[in-house]
Amino acid sequence: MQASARLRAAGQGHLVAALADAAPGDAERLAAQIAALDLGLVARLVDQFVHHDDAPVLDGALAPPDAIPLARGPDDDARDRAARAVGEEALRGGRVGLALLAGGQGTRLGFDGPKGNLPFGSITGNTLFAHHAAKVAAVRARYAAAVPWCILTSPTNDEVTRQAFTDAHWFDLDPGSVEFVVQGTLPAVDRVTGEILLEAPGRLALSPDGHGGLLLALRRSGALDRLADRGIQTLFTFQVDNPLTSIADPLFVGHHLAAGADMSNLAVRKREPDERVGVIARRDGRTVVVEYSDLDAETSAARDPQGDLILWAGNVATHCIELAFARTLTDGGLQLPYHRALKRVPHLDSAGRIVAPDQPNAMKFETFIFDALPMARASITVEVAREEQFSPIKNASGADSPATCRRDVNRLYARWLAAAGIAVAHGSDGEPVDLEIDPRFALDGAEVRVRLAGHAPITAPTLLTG
Ligand code: UD2
Repeated sequence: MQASARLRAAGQGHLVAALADAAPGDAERLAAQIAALDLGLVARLVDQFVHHDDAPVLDGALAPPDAIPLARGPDDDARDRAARAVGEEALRGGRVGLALLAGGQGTRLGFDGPKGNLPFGSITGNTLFAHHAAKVAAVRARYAAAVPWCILTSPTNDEVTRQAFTDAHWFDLDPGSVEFVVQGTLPAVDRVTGEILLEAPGRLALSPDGHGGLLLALRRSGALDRLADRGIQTLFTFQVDNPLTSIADPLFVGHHLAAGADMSNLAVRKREPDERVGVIARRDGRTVVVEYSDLDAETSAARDPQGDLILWAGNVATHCIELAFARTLTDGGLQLPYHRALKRVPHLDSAGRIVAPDQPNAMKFETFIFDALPMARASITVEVAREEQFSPIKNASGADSPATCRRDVNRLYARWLAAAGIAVAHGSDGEPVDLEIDPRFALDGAEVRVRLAGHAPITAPTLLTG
């Protein structure tokens, strides 16, 4: 079927005229963008969300997840020692790989470029990418394993992300040990007509298709096969915006493997009912994550007789996923449900002028990796201490900002040093002096105790690196 006939059949006949009217320089790019569209998927999404607006009904009561709580005594310590041993053996055995979710647009942060390029180190100014890369190097050295690292980008930030790694000489990692996978995109459509919007003459309004796109990107790029060929069985996935991530944490990996899980999650106790994190819960016997925007206030705020939040498990968005499970999720295309978001999308109007709407005029579509959980034969949620592993950078200021994250990392380092018997001076604000510990020098508190035994008290901003 000709392109114009396919477009009309999919309710996108207006693009035929757009193509005909495109200037010579634009026509080729627009034609390529149109050819890359999955018009059948777009038609299904428009039918589901524009013409019928039947977003998945989140029915069924939500209960707390099957979770392994923080250790609170010797029995728990024994439990965790056993799990950590399982995780360490998998790491040493070369069966664990990494996937960093870095394809998002980070619009709330207002930072120009990939969020991973955000300067983060309080003394070095190292970026988030540099910080994560140093941890990856430390994990590889600790377990003497390749621990391959996949990085999910999107077409809008792929080139700049690759350039950041090239410019930094791959942060001293072997370039062959890092693979970029580019996620797909989906067009924004008019929320009334369902017509695909053009963001400029000859250019469709395209957005990343959500971090669920990691799975399809791994499959379609062949990265999933290459990981399997290298003996990888478990993928540890984490977000670029959380530098407190304990990358490939053997305790988490171990609990995941010991539970025989297809996919597992890390959770922190929510600070307050309306914290902007998804909640990990059980519904109809399955593990689910319900995004904060899909939870009504009453459900979020419900408390048990002890006064604790029933839905206490905040989604840290760190997962272990079995590669075999990732493969089943991508057989014949991505087996995840789509979510729609109403957004203000600047676009060309019928007169060819760019309109910047002041109200949401469009629908964007994406998939979420955590929607794979209900399809997992088994899943486990492991509670971690927020102050140890979770302080995301979401906003330019206020909560979950670069300032709060640097503060939390600084406090963590100060606790590690205090536990090693090293006093750290505090400023008039009551916060420790600025500290930075290169993960390749010491990856955690235990290693600080070994590396810095007998170190003099720290009275000024200090970078600790080998
Ligand atoms: C996410 C979770 C939220 C909570 C929070 C913890 C979702 C929808 N919500 O909120 O429940 O766990 O994180 O910090 O996940 N990304 C891509 N490609 C995309 C979209 C996002 O790689 O197409 C990456 C992005 O670079 C980031 C992560 O996914 O690393 C989450 O980004 P987000 O903005 O979609 O989700 P957020 O931060 O609102």
